[in-house]
Amino acid sequence: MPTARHSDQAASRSAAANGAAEDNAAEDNAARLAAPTQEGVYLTSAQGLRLPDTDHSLKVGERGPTLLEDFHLREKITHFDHERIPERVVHARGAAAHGVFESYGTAASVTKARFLAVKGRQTPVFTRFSAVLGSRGSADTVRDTRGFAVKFYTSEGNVDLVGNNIPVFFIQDGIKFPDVIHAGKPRPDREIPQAQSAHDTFWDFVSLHTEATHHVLWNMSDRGLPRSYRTMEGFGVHTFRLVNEEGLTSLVKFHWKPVSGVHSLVWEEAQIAAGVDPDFHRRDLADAIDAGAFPEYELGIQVLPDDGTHTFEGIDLLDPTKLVPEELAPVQLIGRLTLNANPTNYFAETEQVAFHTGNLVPGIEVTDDPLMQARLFSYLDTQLTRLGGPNFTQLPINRPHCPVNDLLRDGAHQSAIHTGLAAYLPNSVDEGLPLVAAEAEGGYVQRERPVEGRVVRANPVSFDDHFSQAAMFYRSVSPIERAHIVEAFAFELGKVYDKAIKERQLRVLANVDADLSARVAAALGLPAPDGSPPDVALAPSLSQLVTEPGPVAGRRIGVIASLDADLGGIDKLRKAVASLGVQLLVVAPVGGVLHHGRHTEVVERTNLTARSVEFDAVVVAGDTSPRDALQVADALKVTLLLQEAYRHLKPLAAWGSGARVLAAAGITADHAGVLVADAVTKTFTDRLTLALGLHRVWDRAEEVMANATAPVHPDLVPH
Ligand code: HDE
Repeated sequence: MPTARHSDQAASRSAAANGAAEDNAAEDNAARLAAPTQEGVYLTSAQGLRLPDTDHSLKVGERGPTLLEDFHLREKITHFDHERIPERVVHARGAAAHGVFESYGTAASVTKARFLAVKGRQTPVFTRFSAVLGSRGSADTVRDTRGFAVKFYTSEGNVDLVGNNIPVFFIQDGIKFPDVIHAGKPRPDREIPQAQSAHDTFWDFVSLHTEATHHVLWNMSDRGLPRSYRTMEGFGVHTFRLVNEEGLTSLVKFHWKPVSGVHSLVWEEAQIAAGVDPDFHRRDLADAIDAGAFPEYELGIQVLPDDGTHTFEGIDLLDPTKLVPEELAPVQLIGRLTLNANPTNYFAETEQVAFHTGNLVPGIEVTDDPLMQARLFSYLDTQLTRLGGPNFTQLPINRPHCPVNDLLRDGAHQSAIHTGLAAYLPNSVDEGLPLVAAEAEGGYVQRERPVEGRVVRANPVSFDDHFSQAAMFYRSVSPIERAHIVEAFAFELGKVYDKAIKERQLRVLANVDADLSARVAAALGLPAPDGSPPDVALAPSLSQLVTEPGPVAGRRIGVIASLDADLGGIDKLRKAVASLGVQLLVVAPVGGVLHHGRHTEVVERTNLTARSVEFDAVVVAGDTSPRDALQVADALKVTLLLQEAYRHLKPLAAWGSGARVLAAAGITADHAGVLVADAVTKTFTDRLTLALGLHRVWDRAEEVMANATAPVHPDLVPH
């Protein structure tokens, strides 16, 4: 008897926790989130049984013992015992947001990937930002590389661009990844320090493994301390191959350019924030989205000829420790990403999202970069452990927004109910379906490329140059950024116990730049070794210092107010900056609401709960009574807050009697970036927002460096 025909092609059902079926067809984010997983007003067991009590276990009498029979107790505790999944082995600490990517259509000449090529096409995305080294509960503002991973739910399948905020990497071959991560993670005996590279094993490794030098320079620069995710650049790092409709190929480097500009914290600020608000970056991201100040980034590409050499202007494009300066290949903007919705549930979305560098669509291909090749293996492999089996693509956050017919069956946590018999090809019982797609039908067909050579474990000779781009980076950034790099090396190596490691790293730096190694050596109190630093062309585009005021959306101004503050002035200031997306937070001696005349102000922070690090600028409100101004000036926490903001190069301002509070902290209008006025006028608010747009008062930088000499009272100078 012939096998009954029983189609495998009807969309499989995936059942939600309440039994309602969803199918795999394209859905938007809202529908996805609306899928009911919990229903009804009564508390039930996982089996739907209504429960009369969840506060007391079933006992023999009030004083026990507890009965094994209590299936509700056992189910509740058992589920709880298994609530955690393994954290990511790297990039465990992260925060994410939903958004939309809109294509400008300008990439149509180089790629046929529709989400990039079709002008105006909108693609839903989920973006996860992360730090690399720390555990899931570590602080956001540590010095580290940041992940910038974007999942595009395109109509042709999911595409993941799993990048970083630094354009180069520590290693050239993926086989070294466990080494660099083991060196950077806390030392194995004591599991310290958490989430930082300032320890012996990291510096031991990078001083021996000099291909890391370029990335290390970026880590020690301001890039290691982003002000927020919205002010962070992203890079695909590797060279990708794009293919257009005619089958012509180009090599590209991907860049995310933040619309708010690239800005960083200063080191002391980052350290304070790690204690005062370990959630600094994730709070900023979530608050900004809630406030409607959506983080935005433009996607750009550097287009390089695919001429078979994999080099451009002498730069080896398969070496991920090298970048292509924008001076040599400008970044062409091809679309805009807007992050407009916070996740609803951290675990279901941010923790369970699974990125994979192999998630690609026709028009985007990989290259032979040996780092990328290893990544193509690693991401799928790690998800099997992290998400407990092979069906993690069925999780709502990972599911493609297009039809899926994959013949993958069974496995742990199978949530689809497949209907047919023929989960194989070729078959006859299901009319030979599903079909494989030819290229013209959207099939992913790699461009043919010639490959030949001897089987070796070796790198090309060009990979041996470990210092020229590190030198280019150091010499191209501004003097202030260079000073920050010197301070960062001095801090990190200052935390290293083993003198031989410090000396070896100084020898590495001497091969980058003599000024750099001499200054770091001086700070460490060690002799500066000789080296052979290279001569290099500069790339000023690598500096992130702004000289023109940029957008200020998402920034925060702290307003110090007494109990008798000029609330009319505060209101005026708030109105003036709100239209620019800037938030004003009132800091007063005690909580509650301030009243004056017809004005009221809610106190958002008190002297107890405020710290300077959460503000981009601080303004002291004028007062209606000089007596109160002095009361505010007397508050040591206010003095600390103002002096900290001053040290962290933030604009400071005051109106009316507020100037006396500033003066009591030793800050007057003749200091750089300090604005004092009689009242809140348009000139006052304009000047304040311009200063905010410059991000920092760089004129103060030299004065407040950690090694700057403090003014000493003449009587105290030793004779
Ligand atoms: Fe990753 N990386 N990586 N990486 N990576 C992971 O995947 C790996 C590399 C990056 O928010 C892991 O799901 C290897 C470069 C980001 O979920 C793991 C190598 C770049 C994220 C993994 C690299 C990255 C990861 C850990 C060397 C920048 C976070 C958990 C061959 C271009 C994604 C996971 C998220 C995560 C392996 C190198 C970026 C273990 C083996 C280079 C942003 O699979």
